[in-house]
Amino acid sequence: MADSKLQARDPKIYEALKNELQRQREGLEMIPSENFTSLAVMEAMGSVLTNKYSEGYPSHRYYGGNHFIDVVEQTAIDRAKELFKVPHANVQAYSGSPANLAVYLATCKPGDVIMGMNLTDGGHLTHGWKTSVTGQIFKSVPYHVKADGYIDIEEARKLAQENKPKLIWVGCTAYTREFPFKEFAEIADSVGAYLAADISHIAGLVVAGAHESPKDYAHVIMTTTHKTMRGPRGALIMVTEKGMRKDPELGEKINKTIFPGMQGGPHENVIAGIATALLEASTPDFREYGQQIVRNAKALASSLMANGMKLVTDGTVNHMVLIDLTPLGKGKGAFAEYALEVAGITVNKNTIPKEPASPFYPSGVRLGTPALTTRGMREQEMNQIGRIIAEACNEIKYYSMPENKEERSAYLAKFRDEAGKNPKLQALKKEVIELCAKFPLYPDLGS
Ligand code: DSN
Repeated sequence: MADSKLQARDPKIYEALKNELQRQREGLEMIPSENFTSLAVMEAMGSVLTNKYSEGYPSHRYYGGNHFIDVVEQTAIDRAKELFKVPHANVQAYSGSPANLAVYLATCKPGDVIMGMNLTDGGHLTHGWKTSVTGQIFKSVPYHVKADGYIDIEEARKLAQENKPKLIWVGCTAYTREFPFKEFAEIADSVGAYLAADISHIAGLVVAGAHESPKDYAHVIMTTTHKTMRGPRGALIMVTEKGMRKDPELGEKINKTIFPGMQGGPHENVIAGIATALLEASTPDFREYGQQIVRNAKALASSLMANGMKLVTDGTVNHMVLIDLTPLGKGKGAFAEYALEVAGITVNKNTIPKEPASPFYPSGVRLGTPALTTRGMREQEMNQIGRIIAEACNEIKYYSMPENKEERSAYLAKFRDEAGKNPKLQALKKEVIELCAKFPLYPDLGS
C-alpha cells in the first residue's frame, strides 16, 4: 500500500486495513457469501462519487450537478437489465435487507400473509423470521426442508393453499441444491401471489449459466452484488417480464419505495462499483469463473466426504457445502468454526436441517468456494483443503457443549485457549499459509 494518504492521516485505521489485507492473503476465505472484488471495482468505490447527493433517479434528481452521476447510475441500470434479461432494475438499495424490505412494501400491506423458507432451515432473516421486521409487520408462514435437506415443496404448496400469501420468497442462504423456481412459480401462480426470487447467493452462477435463471418464473428478482457477483456491497431489485405483466407499475412502485419511501441519497460511488462489476460479469472470463466455482464446490464436497465428513444433501450443485457435524456430537458448529480459524480457514457456524441444538450453538458449518476460485484455486487445491478441514474438525471431537447454558461461555473460552495452542491446528495453519502463498491476492497493492 505504497504512497498511502491514509497512513499519514490516520495510522490506526491504516494499520487495521493493512492487517485485514494480510489476513485475507494468508487465510482461506470460505464464507460462501464473501468474495474479492477487482481493484477496478475498488477504484470506482473509493472515488469522488462519494461526495455527491443525488436523491431521485437519472434525469429526475432533487439536486443539481448530477450529469455525470446520471451516467454512472444509468449505466449500472442498463447493465443489470442486459445481464439478467429483465425490463426493470433499481440499483440504489443500500444492501440486501433493505432491498427485500422494498419488495415487501411494493407488493404487500402490513398484516398480509407472506411465505419464505424458515431461517434455521437455510432461509434468510428477511424472508419472515420472527426477529426481523419482516416477520413482525407481515404474517409469516415459513416453509421448511425435509430431513434429507431438500426443500419440502409439498409442504410449501399446502401452506400456500391454506394461507393464501400475497408474496412468496424463493431463495436461501444455506442450501446446496438448485433453487426450485419452476415449482414455486406454480405454487405462487395457483394462489395469485407475487413470487420474489432472492438470488443473492447464486447470482454469479446464474450469470455464468451454472444455475437456472428465475427470470421466467419470478415477478421480482433481488440480488446482493457482493457475493458470487464479486462487486461492492449493494443490491439490485429487478422486475421481470412476468412481473410487469402482473403489475405494469411494479417497477415504478419499487423505485418509489426505495426513494422517497425508505432511503435518501443513493451511494453513487458504490453504484459505480456495481456498474463495473456488472461489466466484468458480462465477460467470457466470468462465465468460466462461475462454472469453476461449482466444479470447485463439488471437488471440495467429494474430498470432505472421502475424509469422513457428513454433508447436508450428501454434496452440492452450487457454490456451497454444509457440513453436518452431528456425528461428532450436536452443537459443535462454534467449536469447528474456531478450530478452522486457528488453522487459517474462515467459515461460519450454521444450523442444519432439523437442528438438534440451537441457532447460536448450531450443529453445522457453512463454507463455499467463490473467494478461493477468484484467487485461482482449482480442484486439486479443493482436494487438499477438504482434507485439512476434516483434520481440523477431528480436533474438536473431545469437546462438547455443556447442557447447562450458564456454563457455555466459560467452556468455550477454555476451548478457544486450548485450540489456540493445539499443535495439529498450528501445523495445518502452516500448510494453509504455504498454499495461500501460491495464489497471491492483490499483488498490485504491495506489502
Ligand atoms: N449474511 C448473508 C450470508 O452470509 O449469507 C446473508 O445476508
